[in-house]
Amino acid sequence: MTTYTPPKVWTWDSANGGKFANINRPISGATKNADLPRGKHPHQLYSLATPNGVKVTILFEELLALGFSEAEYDAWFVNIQEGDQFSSGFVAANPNSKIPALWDYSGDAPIRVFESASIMIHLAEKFNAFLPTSGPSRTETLNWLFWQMGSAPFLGGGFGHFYAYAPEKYEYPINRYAMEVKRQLDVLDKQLAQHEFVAGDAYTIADMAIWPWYGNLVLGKLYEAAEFLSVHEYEHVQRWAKQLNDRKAVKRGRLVNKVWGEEDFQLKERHGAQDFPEHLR
Ligand SMILES: N[C@@H](CCC(=O)N[C@@H](CS)C(=O)NCC(=O)O)C(=O)O
Repeated sequence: MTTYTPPKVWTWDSANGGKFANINRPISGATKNADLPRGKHPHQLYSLATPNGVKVTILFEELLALGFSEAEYDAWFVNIQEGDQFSSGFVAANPNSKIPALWDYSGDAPIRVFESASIMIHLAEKFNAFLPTSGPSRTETLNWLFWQMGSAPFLGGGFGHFYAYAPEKYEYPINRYAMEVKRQLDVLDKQLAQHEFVAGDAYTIADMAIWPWYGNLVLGKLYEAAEFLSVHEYEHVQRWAKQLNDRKAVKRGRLVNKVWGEEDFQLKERHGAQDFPEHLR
């Protein structure tokens, strides 16, 4: 393994390689002037069908499935490989330049919402669904929602980056993050051995936040790492992941802003139920 002796002062080497080398920068803010598109619905979502994006589209589709027609939304495709997240319009919605970002136009003044968990809490509270309003069940739901926000960067930015995306594979980081991801899967497995859903008996935003990461991982749909991580060992996570995978709203949510994979399973933009393939309408 090649070793690296850090210089006294880090400097930006824009050609450092790797899948995201062309978009990563050590500075924030807009690099170009462009407004965000706006559709007719009260919620305007700017996203991409990565696990962080899918959390929110699953929640929107679950709210609509419950009959909340005011939860209608337009979902616009943000091409993060092309730097759309650095447009002035996107930065106004999220100064952190990451999908998903939401403008909620339903009140007197538009509200911007960024960070997927913040978007989920905003919507769950607005419609009073999928997040208990008080007591221990609310706390437990938030425990697991924030567990996901704290844990997934080790899976995505850590394991996924070094195992799948890094231009060269090194044992040290892959080992470190595989260890941590397997520990996290074991945490989830033990919880799901005791409860039908992550936060207890009810399906909540915690399930919707965790499934796109850890559910997809054990179903073999993330980083082609199922065999490497022996995901079959986590039988309760498997049971739960399949249960959610069968939900129509989950099937819909995971398609939104997807521009890769099988053509029948892509939906670049979503403006209404009619945009989905017939079997999902
Ligand atoms: N903590 C954030 C993470 C969002 C995030 O990492 N988004 C990625 C895609 S999954 C992104 O937009 N990356 C673009 C970039 O880093 O420039 C959330 O949960 O909303």
